Amino acid sequence: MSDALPVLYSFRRCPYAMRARLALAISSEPHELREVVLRSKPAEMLAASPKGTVPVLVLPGGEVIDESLDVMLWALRRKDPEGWLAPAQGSLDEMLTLISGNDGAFKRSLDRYKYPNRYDQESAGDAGGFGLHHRSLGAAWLLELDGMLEGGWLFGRRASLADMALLPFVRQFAHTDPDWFAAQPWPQLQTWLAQFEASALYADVMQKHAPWRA
Ligand SMILES: N[C@@H](CCC(=O)N[C@@H](CS)C(=O)NCC(=O)O)C(=O)O
Repeated sequence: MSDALPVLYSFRRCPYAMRARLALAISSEPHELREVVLRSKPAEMLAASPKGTVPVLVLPGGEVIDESLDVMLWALRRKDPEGWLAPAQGSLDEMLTLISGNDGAFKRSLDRYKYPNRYDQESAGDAGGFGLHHRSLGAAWLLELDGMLEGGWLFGRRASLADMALLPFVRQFAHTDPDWFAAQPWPQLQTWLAQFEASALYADVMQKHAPWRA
């Protein structure tokens, strides 16, 4: 692939990398995708971004963007054909506030619900109860989102930056216990997630790639 393309270091199932790929895909921004194995990160990626998280976007001029939201904003500010930065209702600032709630408290509870055994110090020997506590905290947030989804999307009648930034995380939460998730009173949230997972855009960004090697 051409050296002149931006390079995206990505991991298929990482929700942060997914949101970056969604924005790059909708903006049709040409790039080279390099699938990473997280336990064996390429030296080229670490040289560009020593903090060692995906996604990392390296621009041809050498500029490095290593926060997923910044990758989304970079791509959409170049081309935003579906108006993700200008939602049908509300503003960019309101979307950014919602995204910070997702990336903060909700992500914290998602990790603890999904992997309760990784938090020995916090769970005081009751990983099961600890996980369920964090499931409840996450569920309270998801009920709020359900209330926002009257128009089908978080900020009105069409998809926006906020939907695409949050959906990969809600998907992870849903897949932790699909039967429980399906039994909850959040029909609009379920439809929102199901439509996303059935979309061509989702299929596009979830294509499998062999791990990249220099
Ligand atoms: N704030 C970062 C977080 C990215 C992040 O934590 N990515 C995870 C994977 S989902 C990661 O790379 N973790 C490092 C590792 O697992 O070694 C962003 O928004 O890009």
